[in-house]
Amino acid sequence: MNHPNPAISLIGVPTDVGAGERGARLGPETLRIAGLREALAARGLDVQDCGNVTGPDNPWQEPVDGYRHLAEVAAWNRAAMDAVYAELARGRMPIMMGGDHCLGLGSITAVARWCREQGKKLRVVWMDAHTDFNSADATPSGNIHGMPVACLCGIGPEALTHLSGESPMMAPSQIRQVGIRSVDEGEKRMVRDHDLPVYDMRYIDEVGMRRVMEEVLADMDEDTHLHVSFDVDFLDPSIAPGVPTTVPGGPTYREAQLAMEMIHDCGRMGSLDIVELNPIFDVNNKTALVAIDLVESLFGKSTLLRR
Ligand code: B3U
Ligand code: MN
Ligand code: MN
Repeated sequence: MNHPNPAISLIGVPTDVGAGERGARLGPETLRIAGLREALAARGLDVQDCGNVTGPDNPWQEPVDGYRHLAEVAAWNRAAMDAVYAELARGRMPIMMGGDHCLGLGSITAVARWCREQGKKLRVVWMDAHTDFNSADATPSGNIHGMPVACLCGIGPEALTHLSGESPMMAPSQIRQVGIRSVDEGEKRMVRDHDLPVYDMRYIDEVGMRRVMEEVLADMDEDTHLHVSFDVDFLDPSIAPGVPTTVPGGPTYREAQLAMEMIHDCGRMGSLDIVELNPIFDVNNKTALVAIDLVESLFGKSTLLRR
């Protein structure tokens, strides 16, 4: 899309079937109450709230053959995929309000299909404490929110890898992961074997967020569609406690702001996920408020006019 003033469609996907704790199903409503639509509209953007897509209840069962709630995860992701694709086809920028991060599969499957049809190059920036690159063998939990990146790359059960009929939807080389600080043992091997580009917290500590984001956003041109998948647990838990799987040592408020501002400045963002927000773990909705503050920066909010 690469338009300075995109028309935005908010899509709620209220489920936690992919997570190990319940509550991410409240994410879309939490973002609404915290004022996501109003914050973007105040920036002069055309924002439409498309409401929520629907899917099966969370059956809250143990994993079967390494996957928890596989059928339900597939159903919710098909619904997310269809809703995201429909908004892209209307020429609008989808913002998927999760829901847990298993939904990155449906959202990015739609975006990848759209890019193929439009002859665009896809780049995904995955902002997360976790690589979400697990398989049935590597997962310690069976929770599918730890697997969407692998599924997008064609690794996983057919019900997930072939959501749109095609597979793989993308190559590891099209992804840039930022903020990583929790990777399971078997998952580490997978990350290495598939050369997944990971900018972990150690690298951020060593070279600083500015250089990290310069590298993450390099090599894009006007034919690139940038999808940002923002798992709120990317942030340090001191500023964002409202997620089920906090991991200490994440980006600070300032580092996160800089990352978002640099994504805005690159001018390529065409779609966004906001996932894993779980108000059950939050304090006075502060995590939703900080997430919205950061999303405003993704859409150009800055202290002073820079250009
Ligand atoms: N890697 C762990 C934990 C996890 C992944 N993503 C989240 N948590 N949010 C797992 O269960 O796969
Ligand atoms: Mn995640
Ligand atoms: Mn995470």
